[in-house]
Amino acid sequence: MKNQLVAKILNNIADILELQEVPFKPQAYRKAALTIESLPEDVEKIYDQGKLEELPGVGEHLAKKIEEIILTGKLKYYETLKKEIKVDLEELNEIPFLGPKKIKVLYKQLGIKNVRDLEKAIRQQKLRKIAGFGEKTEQTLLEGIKLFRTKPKRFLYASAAAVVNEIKTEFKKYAFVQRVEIAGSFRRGKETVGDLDFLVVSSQPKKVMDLFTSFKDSKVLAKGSTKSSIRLANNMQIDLRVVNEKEFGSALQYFIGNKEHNVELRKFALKKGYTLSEYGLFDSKHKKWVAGRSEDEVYRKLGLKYIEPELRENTGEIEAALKNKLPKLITIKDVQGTFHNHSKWSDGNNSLLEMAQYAEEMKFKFISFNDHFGHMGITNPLTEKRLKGYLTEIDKVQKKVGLKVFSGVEVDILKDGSLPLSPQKLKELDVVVAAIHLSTRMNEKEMTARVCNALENYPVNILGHPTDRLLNERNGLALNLDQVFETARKNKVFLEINSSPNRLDLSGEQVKSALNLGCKFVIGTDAHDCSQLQFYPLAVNMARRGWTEKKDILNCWSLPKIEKALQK
Ligand code: DGT
Ligand code: CA
Ligand code: CA
Repeated sequence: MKNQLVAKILNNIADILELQEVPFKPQAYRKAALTIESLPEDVEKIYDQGKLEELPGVGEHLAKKIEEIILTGKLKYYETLKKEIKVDLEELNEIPFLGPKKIKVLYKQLGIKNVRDLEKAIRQQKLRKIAGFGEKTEQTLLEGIKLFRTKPKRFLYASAAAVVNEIKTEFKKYAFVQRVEIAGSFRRGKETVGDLDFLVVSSQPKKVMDLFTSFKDSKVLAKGSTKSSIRLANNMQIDLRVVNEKEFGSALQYFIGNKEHNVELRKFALKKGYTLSEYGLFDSKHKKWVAGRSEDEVYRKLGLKYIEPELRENTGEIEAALKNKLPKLITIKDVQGTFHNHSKWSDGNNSLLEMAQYAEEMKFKFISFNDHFGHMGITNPLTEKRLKGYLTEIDKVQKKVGLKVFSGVEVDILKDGSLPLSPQKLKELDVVVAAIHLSTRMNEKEMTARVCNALENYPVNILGHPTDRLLNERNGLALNLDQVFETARKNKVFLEINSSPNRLDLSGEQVKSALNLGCKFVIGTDAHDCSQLQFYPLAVNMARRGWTEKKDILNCWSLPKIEKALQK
């Protein structure tokens, strides 16, 4: 499994080329890196099938480089580039708010080569003397260094998914494996996972242990008769345990967790006269086994409805199961279309037609285009002048495809909470996504007022990536979320659940609190490329973790109902 490695090397090359001011090439490397990082399957498999060049953003040239990484684990071109520059880009890049451009300035002006140099320079108050860096930047970077040093290593769900698929596929090839299931935080659909937990049913545990511990490119951390752990090249740890069929359900229940849910469930079992462990549900008095083959059986014997893994966070799910008040969670199949997509009209990589046709192939019933409008630090935003041409092309695309095409923009919420397009002009569009992109360092009171002002005074349909968090990189904006949710509800603004693998914004927990305040949601793919339309199941995870049903998510409604709900 070399997806992570390939993506990392390509990304690092992009950074170096950017530092060297090479035009265009960095974007090409970055695009290919993103494609490979979020691939649902093993890049080696695609290579074996000779299909590397079919991946979006991968041409002959890049395919050769990817081949070299797959075959040797390294890339000569990258090693040469690294020697050319004297800066530890990989390390400095880990610091939030630092990108290749800033790193370059710091190197040229202050000779900063690594995080240690950076910290020293900040302590000596040297950064504030450089144009574009102030006292505030020093503070921000110092916080970033702290975060970098203490950051727990968690993996994005999307990058773990490729590993999960691969292990499942591999294990299913063998007759001595009766079942293989993923448990832990991954099974609960969490946006990041600490490690992966597998459960296997087999009557030949030794064979399973041998198979697992010889998994390619991995290091064996522990090998037992029914339990082993390995570490992959990218540092991801995988635990695997073999159980027999009779205890499979109770073991799965235990390993899906989370821990707090398990603790509560055991307490609940005790009250009912049972003892629950990973080995089964037992009658407390006679120590007799009563259930454990399936999870369903365990919950049922306890007098509870089956609880979906995404709900098992000990936030009231056991009580709801007891009272038969669990939500009927939305599923991937319920999602009829997608909002918030970009094309070449702003910073996307595909044309409107290509995106719409791809969505149609995915059996979507609608797609909403929301190219960036306004100045927001991207190269090619829509302007009032270009808006007409954009809308004309959307009309043309609508005539060529069989799914509904909504017109719209993603407009930046300015510092004062105004939008750079008048309410009248916005009303001419089907779907208005408003989001914050710039001036992100405001205090909670100002930031909350900024967002609420936009929702109250403009015909906004969707609040895009409401918290603006980036997983493993930065926390969300300073916002009083309850106040934002309340304002969204009052103004009939849908809250986005953004599907980008490193956003997943809102989170499941936030969806749940917004739902309790009566809010409604949309799933937005924020696709900048056809293939990114396939990210929507990641948002479905958040929606499920947020207890939502079909009625709560606009993407699941009928087209006439959607159109009505979008009228402003
Ligand atoms: P992660 O890996 O940090 O993303 O989170 P999990 O939930 O996958 O946690 P992990 O891998 O440490 O353990 C997997 C499951 O095993 C966990 O969700 C619940 C169960 N488990 C682990 N430790 C305990 C424990 O001390 N008590 C109980 N009742 N269950 C536990
Ligand atoms: Ca885990
Ligand atoms: Ca674990």
